[in-house]
Amino acid sequence: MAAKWAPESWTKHEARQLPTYPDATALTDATKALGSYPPLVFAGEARNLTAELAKVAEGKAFLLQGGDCAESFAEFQANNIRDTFRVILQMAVVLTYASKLPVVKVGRMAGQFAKPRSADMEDIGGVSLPSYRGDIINDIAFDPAGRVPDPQRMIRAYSQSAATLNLLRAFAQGGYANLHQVHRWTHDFMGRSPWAKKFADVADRISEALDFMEACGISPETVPQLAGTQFYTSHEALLLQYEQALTRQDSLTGDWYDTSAHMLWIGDRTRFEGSAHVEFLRGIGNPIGMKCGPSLEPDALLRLLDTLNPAREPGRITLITRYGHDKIEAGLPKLVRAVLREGHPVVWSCDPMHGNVIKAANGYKTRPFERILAEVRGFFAVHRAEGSFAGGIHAEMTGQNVTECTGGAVDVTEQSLADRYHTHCDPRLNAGQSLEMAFLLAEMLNQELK
Ligand code: TYR
Repeated sequence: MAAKWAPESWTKHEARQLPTYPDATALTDATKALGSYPPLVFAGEARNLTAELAKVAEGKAFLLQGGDCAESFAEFQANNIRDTFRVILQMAVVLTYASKLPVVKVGRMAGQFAKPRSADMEDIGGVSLPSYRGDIINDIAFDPAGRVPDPQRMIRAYSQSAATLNLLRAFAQGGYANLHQVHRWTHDFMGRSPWAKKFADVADRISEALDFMEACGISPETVPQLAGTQFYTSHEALLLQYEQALTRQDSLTGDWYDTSAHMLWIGDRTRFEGSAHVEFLRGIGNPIGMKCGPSLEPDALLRLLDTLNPAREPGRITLITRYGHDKIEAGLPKLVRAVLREGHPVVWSCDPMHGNVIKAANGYKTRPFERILAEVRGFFAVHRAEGSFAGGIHAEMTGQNVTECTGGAVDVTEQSLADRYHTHCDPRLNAGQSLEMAFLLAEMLNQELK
């Protein structure tokens, strides 16, 4: 029997990657305030997402999860939210068409603020300060006062998340996400892309399908499914003080839900056995993601699955693999085999970003588009060979025209990285690269489903 769980039971476990707040009273004040604020999502929505993910686990839907590496206070603007939302929808439409499967759309948005770091301290020119851990914790500027973890930042992150989620809900249901409109944007993009020829076939066929439906009287004006979409939110459940404060007991079922987002995931560095993060996540009813990298052995994975999903509820667990383009084909099969053997009903999703970071000659951290695609190809190849379903993709991306990852149709070169390198954390795919990835994914999905 598992030990009793409570929202604070994680505090008795080993916690890595959490800040040390120097002012305990300020921390209590902030978490108390957060605890009294309204939830950001409703438990029933989280349950709906679990049900949609259960379809992915069965091979009857595809998961598209994407958004910023880290949201920031400085880049908080309606246009940024709109542009990322728009590209995710464009990608979703291409994927829906290619796979003939529903696509579950989950933003890495409205709460993705905290970042794990490899070192506690950062040293510059003989000065040592606490590392930047995301805007919800401290300031990115290398400044002694700003780097002190400040609990009031959680309050600001909460209100930014609330406003972001409000806008996303409005876009998803208020007319902006109209399917014809979304496809028109893709069409305009095609007109500008050097790879237009390559993708024209799929885009033209989508246009034809829409025209045909319209002629039959099926249009966004007549059918609500074409006028809007369901859009969910997610982030890494890293800052447990914040997540605990937003964890509430559902009045309908009596179960606990972390109401900061629909889906929460646990990172590669905090999913060790007995960790505070595992303890926290095992008790919440939300669907949970878990990052799986080369250090994860099959036995450890199976033990984690038993802890996090003892009832083996389909859709509860999404395994997000992040190996690196050169390691995935050697490393992933053993995890897939173990999970299949034990019959755990998981969603397999590919994060092709995290294992493919390199330093450009001019010092910029980047991710070559070719390597990102190579990891996705490897992911599909492994699942095809093992007889499991390659169910989703998890990308760090933005709707902005940044130059952070090299390659793509408008070839971003190492020299041009400096032009628009805005990330608060790791390099993201820009709008064009994201959509190009969707078209290439569409080809792979087509292959897989043949
Ligand atoms: N409602 C459907 C879905 O969410 C189709 C759709 C997709 C409609 C994207 C609008 C949209 O922007 O999958």
